[in-house]
Amino acid sequence: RMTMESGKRVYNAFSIAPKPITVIVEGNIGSGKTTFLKHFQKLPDFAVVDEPISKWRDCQGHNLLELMYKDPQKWSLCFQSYVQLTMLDLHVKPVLKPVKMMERSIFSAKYCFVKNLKDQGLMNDAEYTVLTEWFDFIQETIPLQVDLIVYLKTDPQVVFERIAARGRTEENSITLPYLQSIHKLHEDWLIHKKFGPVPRVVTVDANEDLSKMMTSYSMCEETIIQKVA
Ligand code: DCP
Repeated sequence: RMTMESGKRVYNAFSIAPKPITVIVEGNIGSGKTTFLKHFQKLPDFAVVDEPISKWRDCQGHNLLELMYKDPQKWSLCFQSYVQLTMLDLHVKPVLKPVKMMERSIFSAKYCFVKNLKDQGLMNDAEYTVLTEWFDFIQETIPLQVDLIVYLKTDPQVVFERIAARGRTEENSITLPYLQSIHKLHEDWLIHKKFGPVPRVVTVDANEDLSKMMTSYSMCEETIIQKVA
């Protein structure tokens, strides 16, 4: 049984070293995942792995996120296959603390974003099949431990306004219907469990502004610590 002491031990999903408790943070675009994780970064027993978006914006000089938004039909497969790779990299990354926290996962990529692209006719069946074969192969061969999912639940209208306010240039083509679709897929996956069994989910109301959300963050901290202890 793992203790909550942080030390020099490496927690690695692959080896005989102790496995970390892995928590993934999910929620619509602009739901506040990065801010949520910043809160945990300060705590001694939590290792927060880097968010991958900087890689998506600079893959050896290519801004794949921008290409995908500019021409999804052409670039979605390329972008999502890089997302799958960078997320896998984070899933297997060893950490030095007993609790590992990640922003997003290979699962939200598959069940929310890739599914949406397929449903909207922006990714054709052959492309979808290749990504799915990779996904299934990964699932069968690599232990991707997830112990808890924190779901930052928001109204699409709220995140639509937040995204407009933060003004990330690649995202200026995002529409409300797009966010409604991504929201529905998060609900199908995490609440209605339409895509199969999911690990334990803690749902946090993430519509409130930041200052008010700190109480929920602390509640989550307790839930996570209880789960680990
Ligand atoms: N994205 C995508 N496909 C994925 C994952 C993400 O198209 N499989 C896109 C949606 C966003 C950008 O990448 O334009 C980053 O989305 P995230 O929700 O991962 O990150 P945010 O920074 O928006 O999260 P938050 O505001 O909650 O911190």
